[in-house]
Amino acid sequence: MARVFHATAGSGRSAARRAPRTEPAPAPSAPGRDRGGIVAGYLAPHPPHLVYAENPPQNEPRSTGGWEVLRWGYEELRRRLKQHRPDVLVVHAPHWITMVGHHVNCVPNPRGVSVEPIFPHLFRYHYDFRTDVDLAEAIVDEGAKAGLVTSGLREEGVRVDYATIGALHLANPDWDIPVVSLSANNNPYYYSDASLAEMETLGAATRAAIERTGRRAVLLASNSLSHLHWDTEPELPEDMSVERPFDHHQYAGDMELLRVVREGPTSRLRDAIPAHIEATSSETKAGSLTWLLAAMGWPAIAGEVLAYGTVIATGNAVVEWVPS
Ligand code: 2X7
Ligand code: FE2
Repeated sequence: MARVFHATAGSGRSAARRAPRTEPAPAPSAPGRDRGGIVAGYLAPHPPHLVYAENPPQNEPRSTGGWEVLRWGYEELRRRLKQHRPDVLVVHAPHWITMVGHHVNCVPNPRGVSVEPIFPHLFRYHYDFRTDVDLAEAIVDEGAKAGLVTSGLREEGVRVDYATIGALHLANPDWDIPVVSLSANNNPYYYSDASLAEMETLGAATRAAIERTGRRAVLLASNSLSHLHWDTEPELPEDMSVERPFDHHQYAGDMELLRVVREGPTSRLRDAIPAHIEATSSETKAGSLTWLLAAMGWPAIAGEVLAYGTVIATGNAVVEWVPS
């Protein structure tokens, strides 16, 4: 895709407030077994179909299954997540779009029904979870200190988007771990990958807040990979005989990114993620994956791909990074 709208995000004034973009973040302090810090990060995509296919009691529509390989990957993620014993799950999601700045949900007990606007017949999910308010407020504070425009959402009753709920359900359907949820500043949808650099700052601020509050945190980047999908679906949405990549180019782009993920180190992804966005309209353009790796300090490790599969033609991978 051509970089038609590639321009520097924000005004000159807001750019001056922002931390320098290319300055490497200080190395994160290594989390000890019982100390705080980021203990793992996961690429945790949120296609509503995966929740629909599971038939959890919280979701109204019923299915006969489907997309099993991706769901087996999530089963493995859940097993590993429990072993990490996190105090909190911190999720960045592309469908909580905020026009100005980076918002953090500070509502203690979000409750409601989350609906997927394009696939409401697949995802009408009743949620009721706890927020780690101290950490949420600390992220707002650290982001502002780093020069970002940040805002705490403190208004009860605002509907939580399906990308936040989908990733959280798929990672932890028991909902027994407190959550902090971050919005996606929507500039990426206007400015190609120009806002990815700002995710470096948001990632470093997230880590500073986690260390300041002493939490053991697992991070979730709620992103699909290649992001073109069909505009029609089969009569039975879970009919796997028609599930396939959008085209060879999209599939090959995803495989190239995952090759770099599996080889490591993560610093190679600083170039590979923008290249993948150019090639495939990747949903990582919304910044969740870059935020996650920046928060982890771009560790010198490989990621482990737990599963890859398409959902209505989009590419989706479940990936784990555990800092050594
Ligand atoms: O938001 C999504 C997505 N990322 C992928 C597939 C289908 C629907 O919604
Ligand atoms: Fe999405």
